[in-house]
Amino acid sequence: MMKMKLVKTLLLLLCVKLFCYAVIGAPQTCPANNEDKCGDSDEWKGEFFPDIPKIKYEGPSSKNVLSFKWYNAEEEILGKKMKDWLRFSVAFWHTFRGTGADPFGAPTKYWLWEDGTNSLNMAKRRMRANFEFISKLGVDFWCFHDRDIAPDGKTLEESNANLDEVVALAQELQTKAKKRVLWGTAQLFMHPRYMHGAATSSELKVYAYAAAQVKKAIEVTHYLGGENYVFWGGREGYQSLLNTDMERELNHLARFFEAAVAYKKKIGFNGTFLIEPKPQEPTKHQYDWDAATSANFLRKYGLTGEFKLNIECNHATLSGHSCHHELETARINGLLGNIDANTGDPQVGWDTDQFLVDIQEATLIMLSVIRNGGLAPGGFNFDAKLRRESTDVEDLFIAHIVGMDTLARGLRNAAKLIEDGSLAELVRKRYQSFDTEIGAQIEAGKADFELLEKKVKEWGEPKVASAKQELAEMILQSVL
Ligand SMILES: [Mn+2]
Repeated sequence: MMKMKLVKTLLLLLCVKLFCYAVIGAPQTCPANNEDKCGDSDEWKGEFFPDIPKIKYEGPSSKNVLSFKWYNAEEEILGKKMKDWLRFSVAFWHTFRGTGADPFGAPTKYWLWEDGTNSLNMAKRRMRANFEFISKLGVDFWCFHDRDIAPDGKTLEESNANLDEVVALAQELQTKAKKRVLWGTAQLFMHPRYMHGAATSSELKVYAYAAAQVKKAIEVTHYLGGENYVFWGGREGYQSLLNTDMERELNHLARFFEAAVAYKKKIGFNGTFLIEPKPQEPTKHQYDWDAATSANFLRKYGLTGEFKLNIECNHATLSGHSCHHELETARINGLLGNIDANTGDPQVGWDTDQFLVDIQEATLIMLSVIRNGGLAPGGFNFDAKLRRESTDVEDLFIAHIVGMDTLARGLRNAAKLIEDGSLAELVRKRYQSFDTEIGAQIEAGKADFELLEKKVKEWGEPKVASAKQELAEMILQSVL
């Protein structure tokens, strides 16, 4: 009896497996039970999100989950429209390639238009879904990785041809929908060839392959009118210093960036190049550890004028800093270019890429953005994904709505803080001893040690004022 059951189970498993192969191997792409919606190959009859209306601003008292409570695109805050402060972007990879799979479990999300393949037709249909999504959400921008919008081919030529085909459709759809590319990037971490890194690989032919892939990714970003281009080095780093020539790898990385700058100028791409710091994961130690490390790298190799930084909040906390710290470090170095709007979990030590819902954190983020005079040509990219357990199509909208509302609320709060002025006054007062003749001499680099010693003898023991931290926290609380 037990044996029969086992045989039956094995047969069933075999059937399931065969079914999977049949689906993966199928050239035509149409999900089971949705044949009537597919039309010709990549087409889709009707809407991808038929139950979702265009999302509108309804104000804080609205109970409609599919509405904005705080984000009112056209409303002016501190002399600029909310949509121009925030410049929101949907990340194609999380929203349209995220399956809910994790290292322990299978995909949990089965969107209606997906057929389980990575075919070219499927890629194109997905692109159509992307533009319906961002149009209904009321976002102006989108971001992509080359390999997420188009399937990898067997050769570079085949991969490039796949990309060209999808990008041609994307161009047509974004023109019609009046949407723009915030940034493009090359996926240099998933393919096994990049296991030792891309620009920092120990293999010359891999370095060359990465160069060819980035060349193409810059070309298509330029073709789509992208306003920035991002370098995230998930595999650029080391697992062990025992087998690594760190100095040589960093030199290679700099040469790679120089060549990218030269190519960008050659083809007339005016978008900003952005480096996205992250301390580790997947690599044990990544070279673009945090904003300060990246700034130092750019200075050492004379690349400061050619790059800015894309600060991701979850990466900030992984490097042991707050997002606010990373934004301020980038800003005071003239390097704040873009924000990947997400957050981690305080109890989890890895990159969870959650939608940012903390109003206090959003207020501090927006304080940096306002001090920076905005982010343009950068913006806020939602590098964030639904939790594995959130599986309804409407969750894709709800997640973005709450992410947008949180930052919009942060903007309103930060504006209140600035208009109130008492926090700025607290900070001004803390440093007022430098608003003196000697202070000016120190800040101008004109006060030598002998002069200062003479002054100490004249003044005696200094009286030190309170830092007023709790008062500063009270002021912040008053605008939340
Ligand atoms: Mn992340």
